Amino acid sequence: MPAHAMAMASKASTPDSEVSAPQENCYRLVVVGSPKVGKTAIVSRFLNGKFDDQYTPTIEDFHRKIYKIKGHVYQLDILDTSGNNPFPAIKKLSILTGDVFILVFSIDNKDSFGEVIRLRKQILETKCGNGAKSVPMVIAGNKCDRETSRQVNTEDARRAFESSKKCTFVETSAKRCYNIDVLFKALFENAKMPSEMSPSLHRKISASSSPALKPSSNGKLALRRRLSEACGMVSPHARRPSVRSDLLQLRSKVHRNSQDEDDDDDDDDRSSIQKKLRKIACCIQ
Ligand SMILES: Nc1nc2c(ncn2[C@@H]2O[C@H](COP(=O)(O)OP(=O)(O)O)[C@@H](O)[C@H]2O)c(=O)[nH]1
Ligand SMILES: [Mg+2]
Repeated sequence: MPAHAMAMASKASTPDSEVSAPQENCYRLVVVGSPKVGKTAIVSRFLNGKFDDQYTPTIEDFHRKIYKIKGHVYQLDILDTSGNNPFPAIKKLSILTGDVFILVFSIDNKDSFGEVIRLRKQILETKCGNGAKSVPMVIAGNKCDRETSRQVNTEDARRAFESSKKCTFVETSAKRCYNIDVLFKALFENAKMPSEMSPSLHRKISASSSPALKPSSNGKLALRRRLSEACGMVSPHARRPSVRSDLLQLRSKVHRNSQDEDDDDDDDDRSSIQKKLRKIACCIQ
């Protein structure tokens, strides 16, 4: 077996947890919104294209998707939240650890729209101090297949969100698989993440029978073509990092940022984030 094929074959049998992306290519997506608005349904459409009519309350789900795009490895962690976590410190930590956000309301539930407005404010305040910087996010007005039960006007929702930087409003239906791809494309564009992470722009492979990681019988040409393609694999073994490792990760992120930048305003933001981190650590310990 040629050396490159052996290397690929050994990768195929390597647990995906060992396929590691460099830190700067790792992102965490946090999905928030009231219970029953379709957060889990949107995540499920994104990860495996499936939809379940049954409602199963989420406590907190963690997923990981690993991509290979233009020869580079990327990691997308997804935190699918419950929508009614009774612990404010944990809720705050989820927000602090998120790099990008999907805020979901249901167009047939006005209260869930109000909750998204509150959550957006909380995310901006938590992440940016006094709203000094923007946070990449998209707002999903889900269940738009339920037009006859509509309680939230499309234009009202658009007006509420579209003036803000790096924030896009999209009406979706996880049930009909309507605009799910548009939603994720907008998110990745707002965050300057590779567009190939969107469901329609990469080939989906499974961890066990990943053709992209298997040796090629067609030789070098086919291998080279595969490496230039974008592919993504849902990790079957992903486990949510502990609260402690979330805190450590956050600390190192804040530390890295403080080395990268020397702007006065940013110093203020960082020290307020540091203070919040210390407070959260106290609450959790
Ligand atoms: N009609 C319709 N139902 C949906 C849609 N998305 C989710 N649901 C249903 O709404 C219920 C709650 O969905 P779920 O994703 O669990 O909500 P979550 O609590 O926000 O995660 C489930 O019964 C889903 O089948 C949608 O786009 N349209
Ligand atoms: Mg859920």
